[in-house]
Amino acid sequence: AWKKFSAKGFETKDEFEAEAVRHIETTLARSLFNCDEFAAYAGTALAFRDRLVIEWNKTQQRHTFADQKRVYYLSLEFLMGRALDNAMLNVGMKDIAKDGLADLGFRMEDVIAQERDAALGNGGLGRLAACFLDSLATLNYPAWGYALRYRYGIFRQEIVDGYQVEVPDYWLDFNPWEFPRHDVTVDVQFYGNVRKYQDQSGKQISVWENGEIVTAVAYDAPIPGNATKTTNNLRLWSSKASHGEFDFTKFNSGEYEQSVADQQRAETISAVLYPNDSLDRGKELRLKQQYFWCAASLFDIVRRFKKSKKAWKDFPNQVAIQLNDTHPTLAIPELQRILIDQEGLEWDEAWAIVQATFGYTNHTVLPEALEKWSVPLLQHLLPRHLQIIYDINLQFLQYVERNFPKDRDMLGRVSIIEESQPKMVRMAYLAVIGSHKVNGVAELHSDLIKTTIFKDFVKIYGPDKFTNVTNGITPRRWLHQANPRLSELIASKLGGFEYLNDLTTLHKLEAFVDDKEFRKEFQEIKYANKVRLSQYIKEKNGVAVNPAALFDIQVKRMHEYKRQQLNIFGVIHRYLEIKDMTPEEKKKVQPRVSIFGGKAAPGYWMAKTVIHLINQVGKVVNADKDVGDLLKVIFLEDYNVSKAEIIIPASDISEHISTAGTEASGTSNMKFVLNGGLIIGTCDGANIEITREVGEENIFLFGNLSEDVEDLRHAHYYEEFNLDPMLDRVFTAIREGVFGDAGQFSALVDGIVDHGDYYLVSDDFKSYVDTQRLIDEAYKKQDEWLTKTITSVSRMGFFSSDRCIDEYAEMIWNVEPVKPQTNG
Ligand code: 26Y
Repeated sequence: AWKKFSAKGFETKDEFEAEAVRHIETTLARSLFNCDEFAAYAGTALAFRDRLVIEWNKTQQRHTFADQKRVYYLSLEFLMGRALDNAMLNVGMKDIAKDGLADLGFRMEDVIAQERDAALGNGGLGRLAACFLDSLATLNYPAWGYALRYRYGIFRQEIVDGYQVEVPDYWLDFNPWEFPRHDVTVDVQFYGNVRKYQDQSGKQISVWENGEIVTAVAYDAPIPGNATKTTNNLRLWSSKASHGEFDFTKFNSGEYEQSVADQQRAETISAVLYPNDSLDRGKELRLKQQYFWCAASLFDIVRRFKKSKKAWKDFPNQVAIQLNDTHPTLAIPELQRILIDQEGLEWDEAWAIVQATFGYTNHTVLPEALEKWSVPLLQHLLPRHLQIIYDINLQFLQYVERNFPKDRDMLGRVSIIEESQPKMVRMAYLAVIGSHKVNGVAELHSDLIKTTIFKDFVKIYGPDKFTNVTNGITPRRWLHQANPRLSELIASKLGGFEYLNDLTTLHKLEAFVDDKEFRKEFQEIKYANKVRLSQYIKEKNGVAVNPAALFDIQVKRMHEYKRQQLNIFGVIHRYLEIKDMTPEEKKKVQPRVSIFGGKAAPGYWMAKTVIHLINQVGKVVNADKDVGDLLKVIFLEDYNVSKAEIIIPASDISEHISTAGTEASGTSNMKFVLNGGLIIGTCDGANIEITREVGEENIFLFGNLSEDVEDLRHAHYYEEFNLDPMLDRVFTAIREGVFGDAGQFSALVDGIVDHGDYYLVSDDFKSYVDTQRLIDEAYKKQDEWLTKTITSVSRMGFFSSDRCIDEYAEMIWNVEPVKPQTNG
């Protein structure tokens, strides 16, 4: 499907070499005599970039000319990872480049590895946004992403003496994928005051004035679709001092230091990605980031709309804006402000446009992750927006009062303003009220939001405002790029690579489940991926692991609700069992490598304690001669997108073991199964739908169900607590200092024994250990295991982000693709 394009640039190996060398010598001004791997990367990237840019420009022209509704995906996070391999896949000349690089003395793999990850996100939400961009372009939707151009992405994690240490990620030293648009700027206002007056006709006019201005500068990155010429745009805003801010009078009057300080303060807005992915800390700078980004993006969207000279009522027919969680919720009062204060629309007319424009995706029900901003802070930073929020609330509450006159408590419950000290603005409620659709990210999660956090809103608006779009992943990156041999094997059976763009056709693979030759190759590929990860582990951790062992992997952000502690307690239990065994008993043990990876938010002390415990357990277990190859425990430093591409294809079992009802969806669960691994998981998030697709016999589910969580939590407080004896034994070992100073881990243990075990680790421990035992036995029957993995892969078609984007387009955005004329 991906044939080469006819655009200018290179067509042959020699032409590629000439282009790469030209870039190295001229664009980089480097001599070929010191052409290292990095220069080879730069030359290759620039050669491919030239080709992308041509299609990018054409696509933007085509979309303007087509004059159809566009999608704007507002996300504070885009966890893009590396771009070169994806660019080569989508331009379609990777083999030519590979030969060309070989001529120059380089291996493609090493060259690709020179690129730094674009890590502008924390975890699942940010990676989902990146998968969505890939699918939007691949499916030819006219769509833009909007975000911030952080100078520092998510921190780099180093493990020092078993502890997480955060190191800044300055990733912009060399970034060939971004194009600064110094001519595309927006002035964004903060602070100031609101002046009200009546014009000649008696109309109330509000003027927001005397504020501080910061300028947003656009940086664009091309997003190529796969097997199509469509190349969409990701626009990142960078903050800089406006000319007013960088005060030349100060400068000239000798206050040079002050004027530079002002400039730096402006640049601080887009300086750093906040590394929290759940606890909302209500920092002023974070609110500034959110408004800066919303204001710049909306100005840009409105500017583009106004060029079409259409009537305002057509705005929602031309523009769909999707809010990735509540982070961009200020876009709602901002659009209302533009329409009434600047464009002179009446409130009701403007509000109808706002509601028809926005859709809101919720990613969590955890109360501590729901954003709230204090009224005094908003009053100070965005006085006009606060007034508009109050007006939105007033209209809304009047509507509720009319429709539910008997429910007296309802008004207080659904008010956007929480009557606390200080008062708080509930961003999720504002997002629900200002959007025409609200969606969760997996079936269970979408049901849960309707019965918990948004229960009253279902009564108010009816159930149709709420919907589900189960998450998906792009098979281009998460199968073809991460696991090229498996992708090729599948293509050889399915008659080409077209399945990557219609993943439902994967089901045809099931016909080969008994094909001897196919099974052998499938198994060999998994083994080779495990060998590759083993080499990586040897290099990074200095531990030799046996690639024939069962690889058990849990990689994701460190969180109490995700329960890495349950996993490591299970590992300790396994270790203690092995220590008790006779040599005869040991022979029956299924060897296992337990692999962990993930970052903890820098201020999340409990999550950091779990990292420390995992590393301490690894230190003890990996050095224990009684254990040998039967158990190894590895913590992989600095888990990120490019490392995920190595880690995920190497799993036999991956762990998705959140307390039921806490993980909205999960997306790595999908990636692992698509790459021929099985899951141990709770009945939570997308695990439930994965089970429905692959069949109960092909997944290892355990633990309590979400409907029982409330009662179980209650029981911890009001009933006698009997600690499971196996877990008790694990705690005893920890307390005795088997894994180092016990004091370090006391909070972890006490949280379960004395403080209510909020995440129900003790309730699920036995079920978890029993299920791990089943897995050991199942893995020993390699033939049956292989059947399970092949069957599962062939049933994963539903989880492509292409399906997901088509659902958004149809149910929420009402947008159609714009097909390029030919895909020759
Ligand atoms: C408010 C701020 C502190 C904040 C920042 C980032 C809050 C949340 C986040 C990120 C949340 C996140 O990554 N959520 C994950 O979204 C995935 C995509 O929908 C889900 O698969 C996953 O279950 C959910 O935890």
